[in-house]
Amino acid sequence: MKVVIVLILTLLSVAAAQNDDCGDGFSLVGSACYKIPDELLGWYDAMDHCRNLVHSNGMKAALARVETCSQLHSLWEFIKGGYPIVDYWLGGTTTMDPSGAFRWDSTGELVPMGVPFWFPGQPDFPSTQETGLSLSKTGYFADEEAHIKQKFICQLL
Ligand SMILES: [Ca+2]
Repeated sequence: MKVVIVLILTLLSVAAAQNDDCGDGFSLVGSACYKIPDELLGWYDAMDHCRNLVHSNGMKAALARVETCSQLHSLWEFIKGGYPIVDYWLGGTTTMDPSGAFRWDSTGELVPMGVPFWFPGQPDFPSTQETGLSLSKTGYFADEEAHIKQKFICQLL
């Protein structure tokens, strides 16, 4: 009986993680519509992949933004509910700002810094070296070298 209950709960959590509330495979997570493709790509190729995911209703997509504490919490719960605990590219980059600050590629706004967004000690490399923003397997932000092929999160704009 216990096994059956665990199995049902597991199936429910997978179904919840892969809901289609936003249509075209995008899931409503907190206040955003996210999609986690199967591919492993570097930051730039991941951004191109997201930009090519035009929704059937005409909405465009880009690598995801996470701008509030509650949104970070919702996204991490979504990942834990049906996706691997690995590093995921987000849409932040140091390459748009002469000072090397992290900005969201899709809006140009500054990425929030410090607690509770970033893992302690991150970002830990010069902005010219680890230019991509990752939601790391710790559940917090980290700077990573943009050529690294990893999973990524797209968001409807
Ligand atoms: Ca780092």
